Amino acid sequence: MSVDPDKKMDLRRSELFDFQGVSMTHFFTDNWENIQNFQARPDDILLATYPKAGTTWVSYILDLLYFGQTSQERQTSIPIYDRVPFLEIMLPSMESGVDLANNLPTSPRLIKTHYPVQFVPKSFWEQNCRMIYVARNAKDNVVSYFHFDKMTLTEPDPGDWSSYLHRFKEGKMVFGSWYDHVNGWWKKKQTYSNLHYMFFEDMVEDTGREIDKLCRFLGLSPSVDEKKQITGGVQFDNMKKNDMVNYSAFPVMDFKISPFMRKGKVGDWKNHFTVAQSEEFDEDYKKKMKDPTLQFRTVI
Ligand code: PPS
Repeated sequence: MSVDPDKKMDLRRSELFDFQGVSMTHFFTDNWENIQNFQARPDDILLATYPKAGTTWVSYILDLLYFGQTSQERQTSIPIYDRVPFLEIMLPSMESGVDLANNLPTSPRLIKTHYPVQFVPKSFWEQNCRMIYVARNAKDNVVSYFHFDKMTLTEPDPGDWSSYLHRFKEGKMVFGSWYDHVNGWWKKKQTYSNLHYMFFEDMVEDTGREIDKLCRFLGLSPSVDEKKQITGGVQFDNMKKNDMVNYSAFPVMDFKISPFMRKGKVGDWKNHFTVAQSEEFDEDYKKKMKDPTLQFRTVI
């Protein structure tokens, strides 16, 4: 995502609006026609997540699995958001996600989206592309999103924590309701077999095991050495130091407010929720999360 120096970046915070029943900002809807007309290829891999669920982590794992052995230069000079384009993004002065994806020279193409399942361009389904969905428990997800919205200057103003939490429960977040997102993708799994649904908490618990499952889904069999290298490279501390994956060069983020690679933990919500907030959240959660087959862990 190279920045065009002739165009000035507009760093005003965006406003949420209702887009086909989902709260969105214009950065992710402006290119709607081109996104919907995107021509997927059968070997494209679509990585879908609600924001802050572990997208970058799994993007990097996928990139290393497919291209880690091929080019050292890729690993040291191309930021992860250029290797795994964010399909729907359209920021001023940057190449759109669609253009970046169309210009990817490698195959398979690894493509990221935060769209709810009903917004995915139809060619991905028609081509029966492999899709990977990563989900994270709601409490840690909202905490991570709060810090991200503070440091990402194009996001809507997050306000204070308590009003942010309220908005999260109402689904008034960019990319809409967490509850609808995780459930929508989970339901899709019942009818679309080329979808691998993963959990952030499982990744923290045992990254190697989850990489093995991912490899089985993708039909990959990395050598023992390669797997060791990947598992090590994608550890939180290593990713945090790695300027190609820690977003340190991404123009719209203010790292003085918060780093992108912030904590990488399960259970950080306990440092943010009051007891009353947690109880109210749990009550509301029970009403919204009716499917007993979709279970999240808020501690491991
Ligand atoms: S984004 O902006 O939607 O693409 O963000 P995303 O990459 O989905 O999520 C960022 C959160 O994932 C954490 N992260 C990790 N945790 C553990 N291990 C590794 N390797 C790792 N890589 C990224 C990152 O720190 C953000 O979570 P928080 O809780 O804010 O730290």
